[in-house]
Amino acid sequence: MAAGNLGERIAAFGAWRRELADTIRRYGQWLGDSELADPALQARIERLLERLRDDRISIAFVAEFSRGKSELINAIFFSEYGQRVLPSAAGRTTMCPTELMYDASQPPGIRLLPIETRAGDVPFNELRTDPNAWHAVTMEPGNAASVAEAFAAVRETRRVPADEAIALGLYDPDDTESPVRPDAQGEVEIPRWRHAIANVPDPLLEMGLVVIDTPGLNAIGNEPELTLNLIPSADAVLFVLAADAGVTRSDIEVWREHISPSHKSGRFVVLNKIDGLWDELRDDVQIEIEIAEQVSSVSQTLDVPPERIFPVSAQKGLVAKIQGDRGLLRKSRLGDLERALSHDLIPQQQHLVREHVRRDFDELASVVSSVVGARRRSVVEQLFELNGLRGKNRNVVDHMAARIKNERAEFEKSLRHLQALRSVFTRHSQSIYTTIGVENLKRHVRVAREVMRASNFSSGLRDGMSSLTAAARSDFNEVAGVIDEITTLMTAMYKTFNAEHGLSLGSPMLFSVRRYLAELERVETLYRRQFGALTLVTTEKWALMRRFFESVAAKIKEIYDMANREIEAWLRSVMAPIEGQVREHQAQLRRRLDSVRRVLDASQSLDARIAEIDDGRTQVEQLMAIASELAGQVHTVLDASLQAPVPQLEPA
Ligand SMILES: Nc1nc2c(ncn2[C@@H]2O[C@H](COP(=O)(O)OP(=O)(O)OP(=O)(O)O)[C@@H](O)[C@H]2O)c(=O)[nH]1
Ligand SMILES: [Mg+2]
Repeated sequence: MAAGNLGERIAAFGAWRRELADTIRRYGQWLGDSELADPALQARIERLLERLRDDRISIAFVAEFSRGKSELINAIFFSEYGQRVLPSAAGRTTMCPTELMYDASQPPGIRLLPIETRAGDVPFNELRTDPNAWHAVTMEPGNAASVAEAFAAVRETRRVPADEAIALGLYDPDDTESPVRPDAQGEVEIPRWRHAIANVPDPLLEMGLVVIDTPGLNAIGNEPELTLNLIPSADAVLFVLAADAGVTRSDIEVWREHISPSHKSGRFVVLNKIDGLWDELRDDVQIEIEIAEQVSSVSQTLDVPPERIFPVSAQKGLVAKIQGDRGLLRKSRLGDLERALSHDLIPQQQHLVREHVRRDFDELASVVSSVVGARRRSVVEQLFELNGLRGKNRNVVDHMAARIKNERAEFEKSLRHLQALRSVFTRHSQSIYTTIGVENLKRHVRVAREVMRASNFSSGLRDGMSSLTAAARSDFNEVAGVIDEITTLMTAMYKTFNAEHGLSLGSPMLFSVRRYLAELERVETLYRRQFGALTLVTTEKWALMRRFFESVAAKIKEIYDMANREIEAWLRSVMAPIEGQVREHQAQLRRRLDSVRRVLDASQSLDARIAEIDDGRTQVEQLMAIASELAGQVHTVLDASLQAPVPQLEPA
């Protein structure tokens, strides 16, 4: 799999991430070696590294059936195999959503989720991680025939009695526009699989690219996993139209329902099959004009700027790549699409990773540098203090010891304050964890189910859903209040320690629950669109909606889980600096008192002690230099732009 430019950019992006991970790892190692890192700090570095390693870029292909999604994937990514890998044929071909990725911990092959799982109540995200739920097909990587044979599974269908298809939510006898109809035996053709995950060792996929092929026609709306998760969270969506069909009503439906609301950026419109316009009786200029006219009409219909519309021929592009026919490849215009994809997608993704890593790393580095800074200040002050004792009599030294003891007593008092604050802090944290805890969410879901059960109208389903999102929203608003209180508390505490004990704590990091509320709203919008109309619900539809509701509940659980994780990290990050500096300050007071005592009982000469502490100062200053050197390395990589891929020269 090599998509020219795209491949090189993804490779450059992968290399950049690895380099970034290396510099962060070095920083973490140094922290460990110089005993500056507590377990919480080490854990944060580990998480950062993990995210850098696991970061993936996903591209979803979404369209009506037979527009050429699978052919386009073959042409962009799989031409190396010298043949079609994903099945692409007239009529409905891809029968289930298919994810192509690579996970080295899994054997190569395809995992298939049986369609019958739709009848159960287990939401998709739970099935996803249950190996027993899937049927595995092996493949021999690199062997085109074997790979294509494994992929053939995604077009498998079965014939089942109409009732069974109804129960699975795959056939609606009342729908006059139903794409499937029972045959003479009363049987309906349904997909054999509900979802496919292909694990293919391949350079692009190994670098973290995920390609999502979807089946056309209604299937999208039928599978909540696609609607709620895969499509909205894809980094780019390619919406495919066919030049020979124009923009049909069902194309517009797919666009409105699935792409337009969730993807403001990162969406590409592909006008495929332009080879249908090639015609020996017309010259190139006429063909160009016709393509341009189609682009402009699509641009108006979908309200998308013309430069986001890419006329291509997937099929001719694939043939051209396989046969090494440069002229045909240029004519297929596949290169334009690939270039746009790589120009948009990779920098956008790099930007996200960069911002996230910078935020996390800077926060962590500032804790470290504040601890090292405090240590240095302490040494300098101690030197100053001891130098002041030179030539002074015992009285002065006694006096100084008394002063340090006094300072220590004052500090102990503040520590008791801190202790009290910590218990308030713990109480607040507990209240957050309870509010957005599993039990609370379970209760909301139970209540929502009751509301739904009480009605046979889709409005009842909407009410159930609304009750769930309203409860979740109120949870997050409550949490926002507690977060405000914690922030006020910590701000005051930082200030006190800065003013009274010379710590340098800055101000606590702020935290907002806005993103969870936005996420809830997104889920709600999707749900409303799905079950908007006020209609009587048949038993079959009821089952389908129930399933959709369960997926929504699972999605909301994910939001809660994410909030729990992030708030926990935030709580730690506001407490950590104060605890680190307090520990440092305590040690400093101890050291100062110790020095003065030694001078007092003459166990060490003042000069020797000063020399010793001066050594200590050199060491701390070295630590500071190394810390900023290593952090500087991380920043250099962070700020680096990707190594620009070598421009491809195409002979005229
Ligand atoms: N002439 C021409 N035909 C194409 C092109 N791309 C795809 N096709 C044909 O269109 C038909 C449908 O292609 P698929 O790749 O199966 O389309 P799809 O969008 O994946 O369809 P589903 O899997 O059914 O949703 C196949 O017969 C392809 O050979 C193209 O660029 N030009
Ligand atoms: Mg297909």
